[in-house]
Amino acid sequence: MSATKDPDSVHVGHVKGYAAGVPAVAVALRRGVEQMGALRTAQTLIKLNQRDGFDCPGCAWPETPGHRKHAEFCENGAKAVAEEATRRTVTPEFFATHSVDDLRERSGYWLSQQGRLTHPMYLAPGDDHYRPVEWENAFELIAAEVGAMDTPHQSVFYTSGRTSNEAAFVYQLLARSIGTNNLPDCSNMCHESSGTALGESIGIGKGSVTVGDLEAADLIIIAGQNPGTNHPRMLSVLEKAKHNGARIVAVNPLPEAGLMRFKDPQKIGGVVGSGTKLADDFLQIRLGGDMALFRGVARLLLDAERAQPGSVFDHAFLTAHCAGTDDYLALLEDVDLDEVVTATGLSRAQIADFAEAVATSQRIVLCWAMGWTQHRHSVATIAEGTNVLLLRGMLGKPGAGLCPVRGHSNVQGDRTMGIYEKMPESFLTALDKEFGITSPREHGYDTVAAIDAMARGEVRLFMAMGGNFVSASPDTEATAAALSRCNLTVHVSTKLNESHVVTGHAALILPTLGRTDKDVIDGVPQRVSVEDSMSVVHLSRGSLPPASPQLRSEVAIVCGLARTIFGSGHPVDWEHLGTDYDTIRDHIERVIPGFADFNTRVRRSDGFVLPHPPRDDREFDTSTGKANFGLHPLEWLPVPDGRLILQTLRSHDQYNTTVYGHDDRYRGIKGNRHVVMINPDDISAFGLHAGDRVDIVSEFDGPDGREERRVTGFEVVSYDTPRGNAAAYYPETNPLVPLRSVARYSNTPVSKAVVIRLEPATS
Ligand SMILES: Nc1nc2c(c(=O)[nH]1)N[C@H]1C(S)=C(S)[C@@H](COP(=O)(O)OP(=O)(O)OC[C@H]3O[C@@H](n4cnc5c(=O)[nH]c(N)nc54)[C@H](O)[C@@H]3O)O[C@H]1N2
Ligand SMILES: Nc1nc2c(c(=O)[nH]1)N[C@H]1C(S)=C(S)[C@@H](COP(=O)(O)OP(=O)(O)OC[C@H]3O[C@@H](n4cnc5c(=O)[nH]c(N)nc54)[C@H](O)[C@@H]3O)O[C@H]1N2
Ligand SMILES: [Mo]
Repeated sequence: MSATKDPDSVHVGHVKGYAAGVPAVAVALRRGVEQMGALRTAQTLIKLNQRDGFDCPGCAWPETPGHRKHAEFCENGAKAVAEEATRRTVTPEFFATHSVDDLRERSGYWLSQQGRLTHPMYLAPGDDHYRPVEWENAFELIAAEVGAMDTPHQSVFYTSGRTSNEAAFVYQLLARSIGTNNLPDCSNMCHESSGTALGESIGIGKGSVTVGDLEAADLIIIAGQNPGTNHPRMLSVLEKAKHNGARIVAVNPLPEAGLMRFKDPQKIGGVVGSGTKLADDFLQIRLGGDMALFRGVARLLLDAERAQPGSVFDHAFLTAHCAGTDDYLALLEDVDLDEVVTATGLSRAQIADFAEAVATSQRIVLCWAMGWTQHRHSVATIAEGTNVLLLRGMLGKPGAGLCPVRGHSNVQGDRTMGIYEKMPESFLTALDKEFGITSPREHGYDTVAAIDAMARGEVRLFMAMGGNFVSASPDTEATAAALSRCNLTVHVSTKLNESHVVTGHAALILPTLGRTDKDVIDGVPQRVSVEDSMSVVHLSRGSLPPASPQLRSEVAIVCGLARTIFGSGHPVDWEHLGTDYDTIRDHIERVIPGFADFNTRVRRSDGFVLPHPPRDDREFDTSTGKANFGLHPLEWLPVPDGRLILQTLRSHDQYNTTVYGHDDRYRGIKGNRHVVMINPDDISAFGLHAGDRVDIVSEFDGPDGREERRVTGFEVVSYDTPRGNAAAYYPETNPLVPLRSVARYSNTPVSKAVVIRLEPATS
């Protein structure tokens, strides 16, 4: 890559000359230049996902091991970088100009577009402006709040999944040193259902495949995931798999563009050709119909096995490694394929054809994301998908396995580091032994439980390590009201967002370094590590000069705060931890299994892979010591009369609550995010027309009766979605998601199945 100061001459390596003809790369570079200028764009993107560079703050998809392309990034990764590495800044003068009331009127988009936070800011009780504060004073304000608590459980420590391993480790150590396990995280709203289901089924809540497995698979199922937008680098792996002969089946209510066809902007063929057809089969399933689909498939596998014993099931695997097989087969006796047809909206032929593919493929990988995790019956759905793979012995062998595709770039690593309200005893014992502290044993709050506790007035201190709690959480109004009952809300953030203006009685904003920023402490450059979706741990090092000399790393903030809270004489040497991340890694090595020789191995070019017993040895750390068949009653989502079921999802131009722009290019929606996508037949059945403006009213039968929530002024868009199923963007529709509507067992908000009705727009 090369660049001069002339923005028009920025281009990417060998696709130079074609870049303008490739919308993806062109968009990425344009955003880069807008936010960073040409030189910084070139300097930044060249380091993205390279061995001596930084890990992309976009998604958790792994880098391809071995040879790395010159440009190992995608359009949306580049946008995430541009957003972070912007030259725009939010200074104390900005806060002097804009009162909190003024900022509360602004959109999230506007807030994030103002640029990087440069100075710690304090909003005193009753004040209407944030005012600059010195770091030490900020820490003292938090320490005072900690000192005033009746119990440590009046504090809550939230994490968003961008936080590095090192920062996450010291952050959970801080919470546990204070005496609470109140460590909710974005995972509670994201892949918690996957962790819960996989923990039960295979004894570890992580995926079992590598990039190599995907490339070697002969059947790849992609269910409830939109990789073209949310994990674009996955598409090149899929293209390779396809080239190697894989069949790809997409299971989704929407014909997502990236799933259907892919043009790799980093290849000449991708620039001039028509691209690769990715999905061989598209199963346009109804929302929440996936458990029924997989149970139906299991039933058809059983029928085929009976017709020709030994031809379908992997008996050796089932006998040696599985528990509950007979009980599961007994459940299959009751499957009614007509019900499966109704639940899925698919034809018998489509289901049979899919079952045939599952029965005859030798190496199957099952991928999923939020379309599977954010339903009431998510844990059961994921268990059912796992059951089907178990019948065929598709675990712990090359080219096969389970692939929950993670969201935030280090969300999996944060959990490994102990960001979890209910870490197992083995972890807590090891932590206590290492540091000479006594961690609390009582489980803490997850996200929904934390909001409940705040609403009850039982939380004095809410601290967030990144993220945008008020916008990402369900039931925006209820969450905002709950947050405002806290005494002090503290956000360690890179950029301004809604959670800085929906505050407790007092609030702090602590500006921090991002992935792209150079982190130098006492003259020594520091590196952090991250774990990707496939359990690979590797280093990340930013290279840009920080937006202001005031910025501190997340590690430095946590350790500085801990020193103020605990003073000298605390058994943890916070000072040393805060100045030398190698020391933190030495502690991690002694507390968390799989990190032996951490400091050495993480410096290898591709890092190292954490152990995964089912993948490595077909060993299962479950209640039975085997892989357990999940035995859940069949569930799906009938559409109530005159209603629709709404899923809330991401456009192509946002990163979670950070909206980059108002177009959703792949879905052909331009200039407006306040839209609701509806099947044309439903639009006519409701007597509506495309372009009409409506209110969306959600209906929920809670413990205290029928609850309703409303968002106003949404435009009806005619869209290819199954009848009875609608779609609209997150976070604009979060006010519709009821706080009590959560997935069974995982407590994840049900963001993909909100019962709604439409009314004429009131505004
Ligand atoms: N550019 C970009 N990248 C991102 C993010 C971002 O916002 N922007 N977010 C990151 C994060 S934190 C995450 S968790 C991931 C999210 O990645 P995804 O899970 O791909 O994100 P969503 O937009 O929620 O899309 C859900 C997909 O599931 C489908 N779906 C919904 N309900 C069902 C169902 O019942 N059954 C089936 N089979 N399909 C269903 C939807 O049609 C949609 O295609 O992406 C990560 N990467
Ligand atoms: N309705 C609905 N709700 C959802 C979802 C859905 O599909 N539908 N998806 C859920 C999912 S999957 C997730 S993961 C959550 C996301 O929940 P969160 O992780 O809480 O939200 P984000 O929007 O990713 O957080 C963005 C903010 O993080 C800060 N930030 C960015 N980089 C850094 C950094 O390096 N360090 C620090 N300290 N701060 C940083 C910036 O200030 C930015 O404004 O939302 C969930 N909510
Ligand atoms: Mo996520």
